[in-house]
Amino acid sequence: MDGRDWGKFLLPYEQTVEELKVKFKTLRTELKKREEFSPIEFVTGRVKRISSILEKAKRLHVPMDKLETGIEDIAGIRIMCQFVEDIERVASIIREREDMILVYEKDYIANTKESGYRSYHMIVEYPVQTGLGMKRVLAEIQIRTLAMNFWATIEHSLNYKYRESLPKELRIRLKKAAEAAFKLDEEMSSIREEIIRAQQLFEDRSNLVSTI
Ligand code: 0O2
Repeated sequence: MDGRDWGKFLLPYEQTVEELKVKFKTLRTELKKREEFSPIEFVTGRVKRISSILEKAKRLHVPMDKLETGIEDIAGIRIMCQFVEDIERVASIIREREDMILVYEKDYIANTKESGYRSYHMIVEYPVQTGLGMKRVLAEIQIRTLAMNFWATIEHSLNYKYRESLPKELRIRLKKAAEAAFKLDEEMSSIREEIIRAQQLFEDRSNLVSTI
C-alpha cells in the first residue's frame, strides 16, 4: 500500500474514532447531569500509526489483505475512570448499547499482564456510515483508572524508547510502580463515597459562583 492507499484505508477508522469520542464524551455529560457523578472522567482516542499496524501485523502473522479483521485496535478509544468500581459500570453500559456490537472482552485487571499492565479491553464492531455505504469497523475500547493510565502511559513511552531491550533494573522498578498504582486504586476506592460527596459540594459551589 502506498501513502494514498493508507489514507483511504484509514478513513473509516478516523471517522469511527471521532464518532466514538463524541458519543462517550456526551455520555459523560449526561451521567453527570442525571446522577451527579459520572463513572467517566475523560475520553481520548487515536488511530494506530501505520508503523505500529505493520509491526503488529508482522508479529501476529496477519497478511496485508486481512488487516481489517486481524488487527482489532486500529481504531482505539480510551475511557478513564476515577475508581476501579466505575470500570464495570462503563463496561456494562457498553454491553447494552445498540449502536455497537460487543465482540469480546479482555480483563487485564483480574489478569494483570507480566509487565504490570492493568486495563479492561472491549473489542466492539461499530457500523460507520461512509460515502460508500455502511462499513463495520472493529474498535478497541480500553477502560482504566487514572492510576492505571498514568502507569501505562509512562511504561509505553519507556518501551518505545528502549524497544525490546528495557533494562532489567527499569523493568523491576516499573513493576514496583504498578504495585503502587494498584495500592493507590485500592486506597481511593476505600474512600470513594467521601471523595464523590466532596466533588459534588465543590461543583455545586462553582456553579453557584458562576451564576452570580
Ligand atoms: P499503540 O498503537 O501504540 O497504541 P499485544 O500483543 O500486547 O499487542 P494484547 O495483549 O492482546 O496485544 O493487547 P491488545 O488488547 O491487542 O491491546 C494492545 C494495546 O493495549 C496496546 O497498544 C496498548 O495500548 C495496550 N497494552 C497492552 N499491553 C500493554 C503493556 O504491557 N503496557 C502498556 N503500556 N500498554 C499495553 P499498542 O500495541 O501499544 O499500540
